Amino acid sequence: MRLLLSFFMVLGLQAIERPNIILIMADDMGYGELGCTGHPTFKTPVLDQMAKDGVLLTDFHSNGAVCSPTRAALMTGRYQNRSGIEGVVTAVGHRHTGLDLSEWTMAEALKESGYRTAMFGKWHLGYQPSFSPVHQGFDKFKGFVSGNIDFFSHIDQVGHEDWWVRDEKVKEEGYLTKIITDYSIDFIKETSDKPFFLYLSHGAPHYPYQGPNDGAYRTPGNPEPILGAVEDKDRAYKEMMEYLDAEIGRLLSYLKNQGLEKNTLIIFCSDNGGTGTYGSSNKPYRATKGTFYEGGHRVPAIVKWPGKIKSGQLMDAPTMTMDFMPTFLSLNNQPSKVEFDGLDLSGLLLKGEALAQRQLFWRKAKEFAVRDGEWKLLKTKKGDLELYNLAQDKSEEHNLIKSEPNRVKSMLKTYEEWLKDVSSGVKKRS
Ligand SMILES: [Ca+2]
Repeated sequence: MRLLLSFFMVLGLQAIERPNIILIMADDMGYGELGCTGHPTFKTPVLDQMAKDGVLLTDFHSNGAVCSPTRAALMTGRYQNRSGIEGVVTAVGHRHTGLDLSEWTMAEALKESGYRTAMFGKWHLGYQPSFSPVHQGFDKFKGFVSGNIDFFSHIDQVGHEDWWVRDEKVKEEGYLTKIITDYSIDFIKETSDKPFFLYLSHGAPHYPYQGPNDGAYRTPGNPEPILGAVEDKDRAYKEMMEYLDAEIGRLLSYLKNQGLEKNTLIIFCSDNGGTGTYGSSNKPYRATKGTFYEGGHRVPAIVKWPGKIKSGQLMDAPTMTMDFMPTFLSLNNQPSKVEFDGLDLSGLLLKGEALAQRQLFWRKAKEFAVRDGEWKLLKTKKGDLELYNLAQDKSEEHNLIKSEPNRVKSMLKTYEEWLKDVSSGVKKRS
């Protein structure tokens, strides 16, 4: 009897304390694309205010330098190399490949412990219906499974219709950034005693470059030009960013008006660096999406939870996409079924506690990067080894590979050990 009582007391405690969780991911948005990270012309008042109301993580990194790898790490709390998603799940041929259903995702974890779960927007972890988010723990899914779609006609870049409700293809009208916000608000509106987990995965500001008034241009079988038919892409890109900001504002206002703000943890981040074209900016960092220079993976992340996370903080602890799942489980007092590579950020975010020392790794085929404190070692596409001191040289201009042989040797060893470890957890993609 006493055991039973304590069991319910624990349940009761959790029901009061565990937060709703909203994770908003932008697509291909670089470090320097917000007002608060220094963009010269984009106006992003909502995200700037969200950073003021919470924490801006200034040394946050996407797990990959392109879409699918980051999303695999996000879903599993582990390096994507373990689940075999090192590269983009390509649109060509729509092969039977994706995030293996045996992976334990953050949605499955939270659903198992009583959260209601939904995802709206971009999945990019498998084309076939069998890989749909509804088979990875999401109660609801409306969105697309490829890397990008026409923002109005929802045709992917190889000409297929790509709009789904659960694991069924449907036709639906509407500007992508708006409709996935609508669905998110509808989902929050549903009456329930359960907390909710919402993964809002925007297509913006990834190409095709289409502002909210530009209209459709892709039709089935005719996806060209891939980047969009709009001539003034600078104008379209700016509109996409500012509309994205405004729509996040609409969601945040809804939460506030419903009195849900105080019990909701909200995270905003990007899935990789920007392209550096049409106003996209990774400044002050070097290079772009698709590389392991900082511009490829250092992206803004903003975390807000009024009353729990102190407002107006800049935090420079090195953090990564795969840290979110361990953090959510920790806030939910939920034990993990797997060994995470990511760290629980709750102590850092809620109490300002230091994170454990660790190295960060990126790898795609022969390219890789290792981050250890202020040092970064990388092997480029060309096969060159480069070493940078990010504390003194954040834009990676001065290659110190020749002057630090011992450090290079030791970082290479660390990388080899890591590779051996994650390779043991790779499931082959077929
Ligand atoms: Ca992306």
